[in-house]
Amino acid sequence: MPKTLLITGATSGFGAAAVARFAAGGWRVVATGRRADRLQPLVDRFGADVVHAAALDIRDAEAMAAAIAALPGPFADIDLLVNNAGLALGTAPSQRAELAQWRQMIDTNVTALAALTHALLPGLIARRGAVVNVSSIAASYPYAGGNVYGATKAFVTQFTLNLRADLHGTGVRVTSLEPGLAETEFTLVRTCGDQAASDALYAGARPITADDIAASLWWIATLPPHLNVNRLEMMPVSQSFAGFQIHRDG
Ligand code: NDP
Ligand code: 8X3
Repeated sequence: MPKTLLITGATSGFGAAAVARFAAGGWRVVATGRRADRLQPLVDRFGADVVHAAALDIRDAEAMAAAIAALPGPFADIDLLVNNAGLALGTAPSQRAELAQWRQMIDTNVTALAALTHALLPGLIARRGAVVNVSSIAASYPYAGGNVYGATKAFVTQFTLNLRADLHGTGVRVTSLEPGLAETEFTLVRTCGDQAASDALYAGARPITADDIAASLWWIATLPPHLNVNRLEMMPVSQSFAGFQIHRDG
């Protein structure tokens, strides 16, 4: 009996790569995201009996509930929830940031993630399933311009660890996956479409790829059932830590 993954943010980057990895591995996949035209090729490639597309905005609680209620029989029993959809918007310091962008990050990265998890937990407990939440190194390491994005990811990490405590004894596995620099559409979104800025960030850095993350998700999901990866922090070798900044008078 194939297992079933529900992954958010399947229209690009980590999510699209994960759909391919799990479909190739024999799982059924419920793939979600706003861009339906990015989901249909996944259905076409792997077949409608392997990939079910649910085009929706995860901030829309009613649409999410309707999509879950409408899952076709073979896709209805979710074994693994990967909360991957998310975004950073802007790199300005807080004092120059746009409040609307802060709200969008909180609504997407925090509120929608918590709501979807809440909706699927009863079934995940019944099936001794698993949850992987895609956090970030930004959860642990502050940087100028990271403000609300980093704070949303700190929520994701702490929520994940608290979930693990609550799910003690249920057999449900819970993981916070915390990648560093990874080349996807992430920077294009963050910069509102500045391809040159995105290219410049990744140039020569040999960043993490979406396939690297898909392989990590696959590894986490297919470990023997007595093992739980609590947190997995990953960076490309080209990335490490910098020192504190010091402002001097005069
Ligand atoms: P991408 O921009 O390539 O993918 C983001 C995905 O999130 C898209 O599929 C997008 O789908 C989806 N998404 C965003 N907002 C919504 C929404 N309101 N409703 C539904 N889906 C939404 O970036 P990544 O693959 O890099 O990002 C995936 C996750 O990884 C994010 O949570 C990100 O914060 C995190 N991350 C990324 C890192 C990086 O350096 N790239 C490093 C660490 C963590 P659509 O636009 O079609 O709705
Ligand atoms: C993405 C990694 O360092 O750009 O979550 O915030 S970073």
